Amino acid sequence: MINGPNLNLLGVRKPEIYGHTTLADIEAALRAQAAKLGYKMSFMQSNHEGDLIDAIQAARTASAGIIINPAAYTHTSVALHDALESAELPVVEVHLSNVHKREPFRHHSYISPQATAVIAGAGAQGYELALAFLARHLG
Ligand code: CA2
Repeated sequence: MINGPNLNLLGVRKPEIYGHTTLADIEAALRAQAAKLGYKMSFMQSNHEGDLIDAIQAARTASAGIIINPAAYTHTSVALHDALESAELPVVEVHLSNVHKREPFRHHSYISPQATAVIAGAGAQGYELALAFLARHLG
C-alpha cells in the first residue's frame, strides 16, 4: 500500500474532510485483514514523488498488487502514471474523499487509466474495500 503527500496527517488535521482515523490505524486494520486473506502487506507513505516511484518500481518484483492513494499527485503526475504502467500489476486507486464532489481540479486523475479499480468517497473503509477486491481479483 502506497500513500502520497500529506496523508501522514490523517486523523490529525482536517477531520471534516478526511475523518478521524490515522494512517497507523488504517495500516493495522489492513495488516490484520491481509493476514486473514493469506497475504502479507507492506506499507509506505511519502511526501516525495520520486520515493513513490521507487516504491512502485520495487513492487513490480516484490508484490502481487498495489493499493495506492497518490493524494495530490493523482491530479498532476505523469511520472506516477508511467511507473504504474511499467509495474504491470493490478492497481486499486483509493481516495478517502469523493473527489468528484470537490473542486474541478480534483476530477481528473492521471492514475485511473492504470487502475484496475477506483474507490472514492468511502473514507478509510475504502482501503479495506480495495484489499478485499484485490484478494478476490488475484484469486
Ligand atoms: O481523498 C483523497 O484521498 C485524496 O487523495 C486526498 C488528497 C487530495 O489532494 C486528493 O485530491 C484526494 C489530499 C491528502 C491530504 O491529506 C490530509 C490529511 C489530513 C490533513 C490534511 C491533509
